[in-house]
Amino acid sequence: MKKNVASICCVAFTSLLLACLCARAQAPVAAETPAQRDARMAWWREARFGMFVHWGLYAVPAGEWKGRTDLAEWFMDATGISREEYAKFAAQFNPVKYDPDEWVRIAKNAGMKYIVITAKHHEGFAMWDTKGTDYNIVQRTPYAKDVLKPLAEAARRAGLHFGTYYSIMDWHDPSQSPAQPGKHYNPTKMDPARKRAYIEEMKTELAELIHETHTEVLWFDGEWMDWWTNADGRELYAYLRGLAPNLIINNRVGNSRNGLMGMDKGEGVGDFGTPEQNIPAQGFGPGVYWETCMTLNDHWGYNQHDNHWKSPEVVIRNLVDISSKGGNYLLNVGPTAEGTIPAPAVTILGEVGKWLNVNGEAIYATAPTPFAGDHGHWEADAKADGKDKRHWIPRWDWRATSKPGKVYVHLFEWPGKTLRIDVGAVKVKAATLLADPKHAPLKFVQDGKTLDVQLPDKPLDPIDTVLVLDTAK
Ligand code: FHN
Repeated sequence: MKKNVASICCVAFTSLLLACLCARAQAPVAAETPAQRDARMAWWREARFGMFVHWGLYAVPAGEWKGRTDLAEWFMDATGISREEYAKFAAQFNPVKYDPDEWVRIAKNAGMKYIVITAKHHEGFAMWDTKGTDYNIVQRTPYAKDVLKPLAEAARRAGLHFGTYYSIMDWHDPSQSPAQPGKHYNPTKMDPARKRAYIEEMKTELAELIHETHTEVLWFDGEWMDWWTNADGRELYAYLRGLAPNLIINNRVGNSRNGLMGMDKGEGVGDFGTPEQNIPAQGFGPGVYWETCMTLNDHWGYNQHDNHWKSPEVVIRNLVDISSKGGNYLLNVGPTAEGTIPAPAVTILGEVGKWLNVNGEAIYATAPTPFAGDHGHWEADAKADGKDKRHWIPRWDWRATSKPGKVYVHLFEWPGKTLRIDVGAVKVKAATLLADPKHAPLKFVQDGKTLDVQLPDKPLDPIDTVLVLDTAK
């Protein structure tokens, strides 16, 4: 009898303990108010500009294989190489030139405020010493050291934030296999008998990233397979926020994003949307967080042949365009297998940093444009079938960002001596040029919503000269 009572008490206690742990795991999610969420997102919202890093075994072939030169982080799927053959690249991965402080210097010099690095991409290779799998940098490479924690510590020494990318889809894990005949790896299908164990392996690995690197952002990807559901994403999101209440998690933790447009189709999961290789036509209004991620050339992972680099002008104007719509810009570098960031990328990012050194006030911690129509307008397409369509006509002469009491007008095209813009209900008290060290006042006339500003003959910066309007309360 006594034994029964004892065992009943034990079961009851265990159930109570599990209930408390589950409740704790759900607590940060259920209880967070919009104001608390905005506070949690504050550093990320104000940062505006981050470095994405795609680094893994795919850096070893560096884009080449059996005559092909178009490869990168999708090497396995593009070539159909076997898992065993691909895993041999690990024996050649020895980034002896890896210097995390140098990578952080490059990011900081570019004006970037956070770094997000691939901890595990679709290839399934872990870039840290994880207990989740022995397919990792410490156990399988001659380098035999974790690269994530040193980067996290270097970032924090320099005042930058640190985040990690994690692919839910894993082309190396035995739980998964190609979902479609003839397809090499993507998308995977999950062995139903192994799904729970794989999710527990992911939780082990993600908990390590949280506890060992103190990652502040978890950037999920590879979520598009049928076997990964929004419910799975909700459970994982709650678990992770239970471990780290201030963690910021993107919307790819669930499975309801609108493809590369990146925003949720419906009731999504996660803290921010993830447009990829594109900038939305307009913003999404207050409280909707989003970040455009983009390559600097045409590949995420290192490709030795890819010299199609975006110019500093394109990068700066993308950053301004995104900021004027209330988004963040996560711009990618693909380091070599030796551990260096390609020189052209360093040069371009250095030029971007020079512009931000002078004009960063008009980007960091800004709010979107207060004006309407400065991004472009919709034009109707009267269709014969009567189903009128409309298409967006972007404008590219200027953008605007704002802060309380200020509007920053980013002039891409120099309008000559007079700038006329429709400022709507904004009342202008003063006008200066941000790059003018003397901040000499500019003459202006405002007649209702029409503002005319007298400008110097030439722009102070050929890419973007920022006009600062001090506005009446
Ligand atoms: O398949 C990945 C790709 O390799 C890269 O990581 C991008 C950037 O986030 N995301 C996926 C493609 O949408």
